[in-house]
Amino acid sequence: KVPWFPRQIKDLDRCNMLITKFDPDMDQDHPGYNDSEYRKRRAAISDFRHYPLPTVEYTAEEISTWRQVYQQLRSIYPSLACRQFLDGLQQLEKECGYGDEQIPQLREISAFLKEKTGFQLRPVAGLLSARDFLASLAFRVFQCTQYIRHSSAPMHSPEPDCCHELLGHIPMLADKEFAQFSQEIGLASLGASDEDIEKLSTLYWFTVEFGLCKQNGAVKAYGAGLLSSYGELVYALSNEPEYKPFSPEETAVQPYQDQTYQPVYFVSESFEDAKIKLRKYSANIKRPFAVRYDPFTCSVEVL
Ligand code: H2B
Ligand code: FE
Repeated sequence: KVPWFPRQIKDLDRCNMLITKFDPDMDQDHPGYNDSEYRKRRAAISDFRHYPLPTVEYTAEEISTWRQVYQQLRSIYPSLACRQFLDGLQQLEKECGYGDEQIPQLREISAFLKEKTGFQLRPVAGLLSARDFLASLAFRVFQCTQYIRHSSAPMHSPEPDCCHELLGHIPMLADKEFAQFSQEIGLASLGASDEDIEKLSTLYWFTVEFGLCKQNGAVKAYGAGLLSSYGELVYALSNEPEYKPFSPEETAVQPYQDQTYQPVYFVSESFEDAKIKLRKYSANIKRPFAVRYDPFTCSVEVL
């Protein structure tokens, strides 16, 4: 018996289960918890019932928060980010209005990614369940928040916000190899057991969010959680944390931290290497069926 999972992009309308643990209405440690104006604004930006990819008129305060994040991170990228990230970011600066003057718009970025790697963006109101988030990757759809973190804490957000998505994730999604890696995690997740979803989401955590890779003999960051956090990016590439070689079996069961810096980071030889290892791992996930993505119809076939 095959469980329900999305077979086409339009089925993703049913993949929108939000996890509220870090949102400012629920999380007393969120910097916006006591700011009802902030919470109203966050909700208004996330109310996109009538638009596929709305354009947001950001306020001067929001742009100022973005500017602080952009300037601080941009200055350390050249020495700490991997080559693919720097390439992507440079193109986004040229073609999508990336810079410290304005917050780039999802609509433009989505059109850009579509041409680069076939990825497209879909707006989302907050942190999604791992199953729903991973499922969208199977279709090269990235679910993206559009509100920005609270202005009192520009260097940290407990939940994903546009700084995390636009600076951390988007430049990497412009890379073909990385886009394929992301889609393969998504395909492996479709119809998987809760236990396997937990493992895949841990793998996602230590690669797409906090991954490091070797490049010309040096270790560089490619994980979005690192590339959108000044503090953790510097920490991860200092000689303080423990490094382990990326190995899906071991990585999938490593406990992780969503409140503070990671105790350990996994280093891949390259994306190519990570992709090959992940593919081998996925082939061993037990499902009573197989899935194949058909790029012509953008749909998933069940075999
Ligand atoms: N939801 C949103 N909106 N953005 C993310 O980056 C995200 C998510 N990551 N849900 C997921 C969970 C990730 O941490 C894994 C798959 O659990
Ligand atoms: Fe993320």
